[in-house]
Amino acid sequence: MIERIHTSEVDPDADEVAIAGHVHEIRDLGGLVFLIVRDREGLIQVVFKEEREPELFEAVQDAGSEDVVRVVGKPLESDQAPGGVELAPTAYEVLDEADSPLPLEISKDVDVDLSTRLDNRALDLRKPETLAVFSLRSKLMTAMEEWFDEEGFVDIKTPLISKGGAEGGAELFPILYYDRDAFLSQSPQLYKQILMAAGYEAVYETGTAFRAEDFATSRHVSEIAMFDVELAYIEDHDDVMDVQEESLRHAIRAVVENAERELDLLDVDLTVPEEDFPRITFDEALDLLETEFGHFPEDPTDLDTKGEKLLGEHFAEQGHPAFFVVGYPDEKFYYMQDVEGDEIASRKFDLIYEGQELSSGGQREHDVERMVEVMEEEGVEQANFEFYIEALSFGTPPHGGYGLGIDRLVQQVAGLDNIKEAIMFPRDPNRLEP
Ligand code: AMO
Repeated sequence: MIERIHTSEVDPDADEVAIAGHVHEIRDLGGLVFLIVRDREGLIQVVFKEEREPELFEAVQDAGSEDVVRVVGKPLESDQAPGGVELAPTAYEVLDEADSPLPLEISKDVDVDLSTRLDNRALDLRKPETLAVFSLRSKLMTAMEEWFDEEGFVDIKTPLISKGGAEGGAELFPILYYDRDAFLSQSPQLYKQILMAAGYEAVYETGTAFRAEDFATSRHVSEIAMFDVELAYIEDHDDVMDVQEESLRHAIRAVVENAERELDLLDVDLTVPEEDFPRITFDEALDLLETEFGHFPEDPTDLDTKGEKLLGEHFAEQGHPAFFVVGYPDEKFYYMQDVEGDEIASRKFDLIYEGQELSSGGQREHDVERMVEVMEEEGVEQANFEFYIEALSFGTPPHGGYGLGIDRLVQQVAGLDNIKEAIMFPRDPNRLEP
């Protein structure tokens, strides 16, 4: 490896350090050149003085924005420098020159619309604020996975190419699989349930789901990073919500504790949702919307975006950024529904976080006969699900789980207006590159 340390590791008392990165900014003040170098961890100022190091001063005259350089130098404390320390160079080397002009400014805070940013994503990703999003995302999901690893969940991988869909036909992306028609996976739903039948007991997957929805919103994309969880031997859906609540709290706490620099850069004041997440029934949610806000969702079997937002405001005022809505009517065949003694229509829940649906989950129907009845009622083509029905028919423990939209979670935690800002190279109906 090329010898260097990160800008954040420069000790002002060190004799000499080597750093490497992109040229973020050049300020030429006559006999003095300030070169601001950027690496993954931040910025450092290198001061070239004509009098002190004439040869290096001569060499730095050719420096251009975004060149990749390596500098060796003596750290000096400086009030004016970013991070309070600057380097007096003893060696300067250009590792690669950047073309100019740049199609997108990296160092200057110019207002560019999201579409232009995404068109020039390769450069936009270099911005310290953009990098902070993905550093935060990495820390968040590492902590999330860590929680499940420690609780003994098995890390799984399910196929992304499938014969049919799990969530409904209209949203599938068709592909040609050799000489047969196939589809990109909408969800690992069927496979994670098959693994419950197979005795894996508790699993999680950090995966990808594809939805061919025709949308133009700030919370939908066509290629979704999905965090799926499934666990067996549950009493009911409350056990699943407990897992989701604890793991989410752990992941957000890790960000608050380990991503201070990223949160500062993004100007986000993140609080850990320490209090128990409220759990209200779907009917209570509708009542609240009607009595408090006079709002009636268009589809009375679901909450709309506005309804979620209003309920989000209601619970935020009471100090709850997250809450569950339990018992949605008319649910998909794999959710347990119309259970004798239940006051709710189904054991399906959504988690609403910061006024937006973050996940769906619930207890599953593990009794295959009952599930087939629901499929018939819903007009689901059973032929597409034979492998799944068969797998579950050889003894399946009571189980449940959920799927959490990772991109939406990052959007909310990083305080981003649009979900696409939370994705390195997002896909939507109009965007297939970069
Ligand atoms: P669902 O279809 O509700 O449930 O998806 C789960 C979560 O995935 C996210 N999500 C999306 N995010 C961005 N763009 C989209 N187009 C998009 N679609 C979904 C949301 C949503 O809450 N199999 C069930 C989960 C389960 O029961 O385990 C499922 O996929 O955050």
